[in-house]
Amino acid sequence: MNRLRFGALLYNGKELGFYLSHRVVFTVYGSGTVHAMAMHDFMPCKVFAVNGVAVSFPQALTTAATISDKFKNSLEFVKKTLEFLENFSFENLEKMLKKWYGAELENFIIPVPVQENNMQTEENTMEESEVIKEFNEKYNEARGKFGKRPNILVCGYTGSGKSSLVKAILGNIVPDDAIGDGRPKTMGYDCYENELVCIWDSKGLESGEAEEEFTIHTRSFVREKQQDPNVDNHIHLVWYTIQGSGARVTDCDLNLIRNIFNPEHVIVVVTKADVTRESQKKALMEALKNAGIPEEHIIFTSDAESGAVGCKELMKLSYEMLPEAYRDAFMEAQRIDMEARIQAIHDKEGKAKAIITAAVTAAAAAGAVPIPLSDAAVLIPLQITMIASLAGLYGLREEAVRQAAMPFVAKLVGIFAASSILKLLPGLGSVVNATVAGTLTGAMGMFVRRNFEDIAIAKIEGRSVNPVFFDVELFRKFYDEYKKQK
Ligand SMILES: Nc1nc2c(ncn2[C@@H]2O[C@H](COP(=O)(O)OP(=O)(O)OP(=O)(O)O)[C@@H](O)[C@H]2O)c(=O)[nH]1
Ligand SMILES: [Mg+2]
Repeated sequence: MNRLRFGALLYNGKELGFYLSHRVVFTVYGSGTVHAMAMHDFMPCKVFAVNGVAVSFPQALTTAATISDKFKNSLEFVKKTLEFLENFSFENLEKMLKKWYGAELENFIIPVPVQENNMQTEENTMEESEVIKEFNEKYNEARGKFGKRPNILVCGYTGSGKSSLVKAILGNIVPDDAIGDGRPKTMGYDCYENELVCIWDSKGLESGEAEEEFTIHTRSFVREKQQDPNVDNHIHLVWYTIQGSGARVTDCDLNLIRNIFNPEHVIVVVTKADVTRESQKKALMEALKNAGIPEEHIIFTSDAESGAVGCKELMKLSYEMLPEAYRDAFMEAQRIDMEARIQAIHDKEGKAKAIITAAVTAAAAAGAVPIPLSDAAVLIPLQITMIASLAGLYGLREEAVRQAAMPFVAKLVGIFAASSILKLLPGLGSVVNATVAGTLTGAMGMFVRRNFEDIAIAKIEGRSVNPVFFDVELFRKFYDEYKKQK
């Protein structure tokens, strides 16, 4: 089976085309002008695809807009597309698609409708299972961009308060029996993990002879991690604990911080601030600064039981120091600053709008030549990409996704059936034009975004989330509201 999708790139030996529907293809000329052509005039052609699944050019651009807020508005998006096409040569495009996607030109079966008067009877729609499959693919892509799980290594002398610190910031990820039984367990690293964060907790660093052995152990542990070709398995951040009340920085501390770890990824956490005197704090700060550790990477803390001093600051600094793809999951994992978590959700609005704008523009381009109502389903893959990207952005994980996003996705199929669109927009007639295609997509995007934001915030506040009943009536409200905003 071959899977075509909106914007799939077709090539007939002379011209390159955007697949719009089984009936219509866009062709593009060097100057960037776009023409609509009947599919049967364009055929025979091949399709850029990976194992029978077409790659879609507008989706590639949507993806690009998702990673970087590159496009400020839809005009800019259109301009970029045209600029790109103006400069493209077929060979370059072929190379690029090969490099980005591993795509090759494949033979596809495109069942071109023969009789014009068949138009209203046979609906070009996607199977629900296909829709869900497409959604999952796009969702996983989006998660790869926003939702990666960071690995944080917590290292320091035994009893320096590592486990207590992790517990203060991340909550119950650390089992209770891991705190303060006074005896170091065997030398090495314990791993505590959940779906949001993975903590490597060092154990067994004791003063004396064991220091050297521990250092060797740690060096090979870190080296093995950092040599993994998959950066997701690297250590992304180190919290190095020094017990404040001990008022001493050892050579072993400094060797680990400066030579074994990458100093740029280390935050030095001086623990037990509640039982550390001011003079001790000053002396420690001096010693660390003299050793070349930047002051802004040194934080004084106490654990939750002692008032959780400095923990919010440590959380914020960690968030900033983590690579971007790992920040969201960390923010979601931390339990010390609920306001910061909610703010982080609100801060996603800009990115969400870029995702929606890209989809609206692509949909409007699709409607530049009016699409027969019975073909309106060609907009579905675009909208699936949009919804999946939004779900990824707002961190709706597996279970929540099934509950929150699937009703939209499944309903899309229904809404884009000609009969539903007519119910939605009674005056529409028999075609979907650029404005309607863009507005439908934009309204859908706004509707979904608002819901996903509510769900994400409700989750943080520990409220239960009511399932959204998504139907034509409700959607019509959003459609009208969105149209007014425009
Ligand atoms: N006063 C005070 N005590 C603390 C603080 N943090 C940890 N402790 C106590 O210090 C002891 C050691 O804490 P842990 O968190 O188990 O230290 P650790 O570094 O994980 O120790 P190991 O797992 O043995 O390497 C426990 O009795 C904690 O209750 C703090 O901020 N203030
Ligand atoms: Mg411990």
